[in-house]
Amino acid sequence: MFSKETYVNRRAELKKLVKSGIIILFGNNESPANFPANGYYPFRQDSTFLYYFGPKRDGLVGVIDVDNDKELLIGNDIDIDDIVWYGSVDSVHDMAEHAGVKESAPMKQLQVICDNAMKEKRTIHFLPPYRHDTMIQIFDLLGIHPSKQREAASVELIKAVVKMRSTKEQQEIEEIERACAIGYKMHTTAMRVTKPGVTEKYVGGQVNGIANSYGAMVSFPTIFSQHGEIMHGNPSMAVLESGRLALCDCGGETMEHYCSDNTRTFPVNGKFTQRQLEIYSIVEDCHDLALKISKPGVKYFDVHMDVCRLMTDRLKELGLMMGDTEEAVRAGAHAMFLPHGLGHMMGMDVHDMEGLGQTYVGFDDETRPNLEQFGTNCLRMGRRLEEGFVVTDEPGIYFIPALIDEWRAKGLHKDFINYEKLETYKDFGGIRIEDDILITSDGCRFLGEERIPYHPKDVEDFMSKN
Ligand SMILES: [Mn+2]
Repeated sequence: MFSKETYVNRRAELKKLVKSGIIILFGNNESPANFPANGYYPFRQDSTFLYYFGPKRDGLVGVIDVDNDKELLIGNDIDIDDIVWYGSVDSVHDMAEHAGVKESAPMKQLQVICDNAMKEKRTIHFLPPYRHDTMIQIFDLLGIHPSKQREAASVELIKAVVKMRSTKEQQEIEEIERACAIGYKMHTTAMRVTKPGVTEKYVGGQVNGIANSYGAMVSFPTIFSQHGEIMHGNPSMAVLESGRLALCDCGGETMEHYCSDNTRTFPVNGKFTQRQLEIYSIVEDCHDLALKISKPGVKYFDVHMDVCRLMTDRLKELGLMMGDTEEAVRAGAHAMFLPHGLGHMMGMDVHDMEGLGQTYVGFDDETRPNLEQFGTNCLRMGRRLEEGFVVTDEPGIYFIPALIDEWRAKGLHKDFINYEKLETYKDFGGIRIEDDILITSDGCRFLGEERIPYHPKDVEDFMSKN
């Protein structure tokens, strides 16, 4: 946890932003994997609850009564049976004190608080729930059916939380740097153990072990696959083959639950082929372009579009695309190769605050998501960058056989895509390079002290020496 003042100040600011009513922030509950006592391990607390209250235990709820300037931490103390199996933990009263919260109460008190607030017709603010047990809790407390809870969630509260969590404090940036240090170890481990003959799962397992050894856990399920064209390709029992590329997208989470998220794509045998280098260098230049032009005031949507234009220009040089670049990008033809956005916010959630709704997190009144166009509809972040934002820079080029077949059969974008040539790339896979960047006062910088090798020469050097 950070200092008591951190949480006191954050809640004070939240009260100012929300102005009136009563705010209920649900911590997460234990979540069973295959029988009640076998939970998904390690337990993961809700990030917004962590942000305003701090405790990492399950079964807690934070209440902030804005009108009466009162705060409570609600939860039941564990009993002797639990102590026998799990050891002692702080009482709810002590946890409240660590967060500078004056009052604590057992869980049954929450119903009383909600009943009173409803009787007095006060606004009860809660965030959109994403776990079903929380939905049942809200149903019991407020009588709102789970199917109606997303729309009943408080827009004022969502906007206030997004406003606060988007700009990272110095101590949060330091935590993210720590997560990046774990991420560095994860990725260099992947490069070390990757060789022809081992399975994807073996490499994935080694990488996950690093995250568990140095921090809380992985920040999301590790992607490690020779099929880089599958966006979320989890490790399979497939054996790594010389001549192919392996894509590794993974990150660590610190004990304070701050994340890192990087992607590297490298040759299984340690040496790129000419054809791989041609595509790789485009992704590399797109990645570096984003780093060059991202700064406060610039829309991340525009950075994404600049990257798409550069990618299209370069794919034209290779004969994979053709026609006018501007028209091709406007039509969305580049999405054949890059069907996702350039990046997303990152913080305590690897896709920071995604559960609150992407429109609130990545967009604003000025920049609205384009839901019509394939590819562009996957943009997670489009709004203007501000100092203190942490975003990912993750361009990629993918050759997705099913997508090639589908577009070709429909005759889509045939003025911009050379399908004849594209056929010969169906066995290529995909390449993504991803880093986490902090928006500074006049530009941006990489997060993480050590750079995971990504220039082809550095990748080959590292792999030959390790
Ligand atoms: Mn990412």
